[in-house]
Amino acid sequence: MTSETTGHPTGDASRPLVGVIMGSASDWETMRGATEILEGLGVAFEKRIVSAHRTPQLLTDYATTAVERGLKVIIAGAGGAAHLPGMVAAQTRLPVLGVPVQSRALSGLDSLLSIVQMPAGVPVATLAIGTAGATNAGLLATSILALWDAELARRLDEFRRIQTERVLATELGA
Ligand code: RP5
Repeated sequence: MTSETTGHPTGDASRPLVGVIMGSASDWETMRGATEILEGLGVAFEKRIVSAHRTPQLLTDYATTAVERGLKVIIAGAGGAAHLPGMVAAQTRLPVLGVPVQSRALSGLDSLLSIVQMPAGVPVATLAIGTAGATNAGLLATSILALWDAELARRLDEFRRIQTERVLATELGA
């Protein structure tokens, strides 16, 4: 991310707009892709480990207080039996973006299927497996917030412009 895409922050650190949660510390290497995007575009976020299986009460507390705490979007990453995004979505009306973390045993196909096959009535917007999904979750959360924030929309447009320019300027080696 270049300084051209950054500007004054949207929200402040004490009042995060995006909650980035993950089932385990082992997901952080993947999920940092989302926080790097949010940081680069100046979107206030919080991050923490919330496990559907190991800390179920924390999950409920987190999801049920998210609206009153001012969060607008939740990004939830998990691997394997990845119930975190769906269980969060079941307990909040905020948009939940699910990131399937690449698992060791099944390369993330288990994570993807666990997250994507939600029953009608409780949506989770499911991203790609792994780092691409985490990065895109950060961008998608920013797109949602940019609907009501012209300055953030400008920064997102700039991000896209720079990305396009970089591709157009790329020369292939022999
Ligand atoms: C899930 O189990 C986590 O989201 C993680 O992807 C996976 C493995 O967790 P660890 O055993 O590495 O803590 O709940």
